[in-house]
Amino acid sequence: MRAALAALSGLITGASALAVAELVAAAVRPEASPVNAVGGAFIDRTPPWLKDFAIRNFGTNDKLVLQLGILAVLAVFAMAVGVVALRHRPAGFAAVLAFGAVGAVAAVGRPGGGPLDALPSVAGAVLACGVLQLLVGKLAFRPSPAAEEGDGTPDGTDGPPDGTFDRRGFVIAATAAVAASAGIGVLGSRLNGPGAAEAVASRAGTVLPAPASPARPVPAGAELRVRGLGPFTTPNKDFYRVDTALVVPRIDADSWRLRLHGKGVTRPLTVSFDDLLRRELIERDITLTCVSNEVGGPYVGNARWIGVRLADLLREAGVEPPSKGGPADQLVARSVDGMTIGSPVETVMDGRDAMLALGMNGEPLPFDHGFPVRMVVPGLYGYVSACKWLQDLELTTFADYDAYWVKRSWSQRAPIKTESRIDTPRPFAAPKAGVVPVAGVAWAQHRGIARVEVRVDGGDWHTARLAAQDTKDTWRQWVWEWRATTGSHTLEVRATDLDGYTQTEKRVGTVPDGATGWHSVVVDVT
Ligand SMILES: Nc1nc2c(c(=O)[nH]1)N[C@H]1C(S)=C(S)[C@@H](COP(=O)(O)O)O[C@H]1N2
Ligand SMILES: [Mo]
Repeated sequence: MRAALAALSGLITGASALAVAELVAAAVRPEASPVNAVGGAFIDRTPPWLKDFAIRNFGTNDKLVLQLGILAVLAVFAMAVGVVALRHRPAGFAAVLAFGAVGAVAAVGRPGGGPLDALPSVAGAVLACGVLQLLVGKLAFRPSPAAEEGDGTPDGTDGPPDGTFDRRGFVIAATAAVAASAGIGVLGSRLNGPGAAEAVASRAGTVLPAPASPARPVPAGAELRVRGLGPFTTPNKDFYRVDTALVVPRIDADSWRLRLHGKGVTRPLTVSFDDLLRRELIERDITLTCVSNEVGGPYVGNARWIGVRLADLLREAGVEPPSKGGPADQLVARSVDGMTIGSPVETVMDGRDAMLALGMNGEPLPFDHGFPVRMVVPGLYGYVSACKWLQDLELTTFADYDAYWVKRSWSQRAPIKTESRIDTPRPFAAPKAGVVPVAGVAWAQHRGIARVEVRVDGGDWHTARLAAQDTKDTWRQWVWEWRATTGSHTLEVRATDLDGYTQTEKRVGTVPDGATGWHSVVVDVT
């Protein structure tokens, strides 16, 4: 009887650990939940024959079968822990913590994992120790009335038979623990989003086909090796993120659909993620910029995107640009989280590499950056082009519809402005007198950068050396060797694009269509 209740205590302990871990994972990231992490680690290490076997026998349910398998193993283990804890409490705690450690190590080792990913497993294990203590503690024998009278039976293992432990207390504690775990578990999976586990699994299972039209290799000279200057291609983990999502949408790509409809659409389309993967894919280097980027700010990044040409899809649906008589001048993209982003139809069909992106720097889009599908349009700020977690494309007019940010006083149309930024030296740096490389990036997407100039203390402009151009849709690094003399100096930069436009000195803020002005940095040469 006590052994059975101890096993039950173990089960409840395990469930409470998972519930807490799930809740903490909602705050960290779903991949960090122990079941997802252990499952992911398992998938990564599955030999091909087993993977084949699983896919053949379980099909798209193979991930579910794996998760159920992990839970079954956990359940057996948890019951054993309960029984062990009844005999020897510290051994029970040690087993719980060991299992937490397995989850933590698996989570930290996942792609993109960091130390924080250990948190769900650790929190779950620590709390589980408390629950175990509470429940198994109630199963300990109380001194029998006889014992109280002094027959000396020790409070513990070899006391009188069933019936003298705290039954009432056990039932109350167990019920409370089950209720609390259920509540926490439901809250955690709510926060993780419905179907978060499926979404994580569908992303992990996504294989990007080779693009029919690959990007040309980044020229060797596109990246200047100057200390303090970032890489030409921004790694996904460092890529800026700007959105309104409190909880990042986790979409199951297998059930995702995109609808294309509206004014001038003669053949409305609904496509699945697989449909898009099977189409002809293009791969391009494109630099994204946020309209909220202040002069000198960080909201700009360059990535290699893989996707479907948006214009092809629009043409298949019968859409014509306004210049060819089409009735719609605005393409409104809607995301699953209700964001609306409007782009000019003329622009996305003018031959530039506007795309429905499925991949970013060689992997499926990270959840933060729009998995499974987002828009990318070279030359337009993100808020008028780069809808993440896309689910609907509607052809309409600018006269008829204002998208999310336009309702909040931003412009309907916003091509990216020619800009430049000094990345090194940093503001208030104290370089030594002598040759100091001044370096940074400049961008004028879809026009290209022609020249970058630097001046010191309002003196003459000096032409910086430009890195090789990748494409006109990407930023360009630059460097100027400054013969620095001691004292405080102000460095300023300005770029000229291939249309011949030189950045204006006039400082304007980001609202309504992007900041202007020269980036300047004050340094103290010693
Ligand atoms: N669904 C959705 N998509 C969105 C946004 C958003 O808030 N929600 N923000 C946009 C803005 S303002 C920018 S600058 C880019 C940023 O993309 P990133 O976060 O991948 O860098 O996404 C755009 N797409
Ligand atoms: Mo933005």
